[in-house]
Amino acid sequence: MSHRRGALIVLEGVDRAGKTTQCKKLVQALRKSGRPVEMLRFPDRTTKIGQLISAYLEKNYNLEDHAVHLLFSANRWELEPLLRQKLEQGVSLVVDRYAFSGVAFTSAKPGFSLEWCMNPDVGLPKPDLVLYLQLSPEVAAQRGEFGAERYETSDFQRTVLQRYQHFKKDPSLNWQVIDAAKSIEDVHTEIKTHSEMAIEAVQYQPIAELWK
Ligand code: NYM
Repeated sequence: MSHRRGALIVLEGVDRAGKTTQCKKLVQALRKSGRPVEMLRFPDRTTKIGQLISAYLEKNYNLEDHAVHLLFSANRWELEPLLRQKLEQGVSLVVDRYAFSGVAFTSAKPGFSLEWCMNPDVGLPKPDLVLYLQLSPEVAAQRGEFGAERYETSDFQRTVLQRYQHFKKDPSLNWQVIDAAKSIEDVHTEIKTHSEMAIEAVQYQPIAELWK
C-alpha cells in the first residue's frame, strides 16, 4: 500500500465505564493534532436495522435472543463498506463498541457459547487497537443508577464483565486494558498515547479481518 490508511480504534467496556466521553475527547485531541478522524458508535440506531435494535433495547419491541444478536452484527456489516472506505481514505475511526460488545452481551445470556456469538462478525475489519475500559461493578455502581434499557442491571453487567475477559487472552488482538477508575484526564492521556502509536504503526499495513 503506497498511501497511508487510517487506524480502526475501538473502545469497549461495561456500561458507565466512560466510553462515550473518552471517544469524544479522543476525537477532539486527534483532530487538534491535525489527524483526520471520525467517530462512530454501535449500535448505530439511525439505520432501519438500528431502529429495530433501539426499540428492542428500549423494551418497546421483543426479539428472540439469537435474532437480536444477528441484528447487532448485521448493523455492523451494513456499515462495513463505509468503515473500509474511510480507513482506506486515511481517516482513522474511533468506535464506541464493536463486535466485542456483541459477544460479551449475548454470551452473558444462558445457552450462548462464545464461538456461536463470534461467528457472524468473522471477517469484519479488524480493530488495530481495542481500548478496554476496565471498571469494577462496585465503582460502576457509585457512578449512579442504571438507565431503564435492557441489560442495565448489576447482575447482568457482572456476567458481561466476565465474558469480556476472554478477549484479553487472544494474542491476535491489540487489547489494551485501561483503568477506568482513574480521572477523566488521566484515562484520556493514556488512551491518546495508545491511539497515536497505533495510527503510526498501521498506516502502511493492510486492513486485517477480525477472527480470521
Ligand atoms: N450491545 C451493543 C449488544 O448487546 N450487542 C452489540 O453488538 C452492541 C454493539 O447494546 N447495553 C448492547 C450494549 C449496550 C447497548 O448501549 C447499547 P449504548 O448506550 O448505545 O452503548
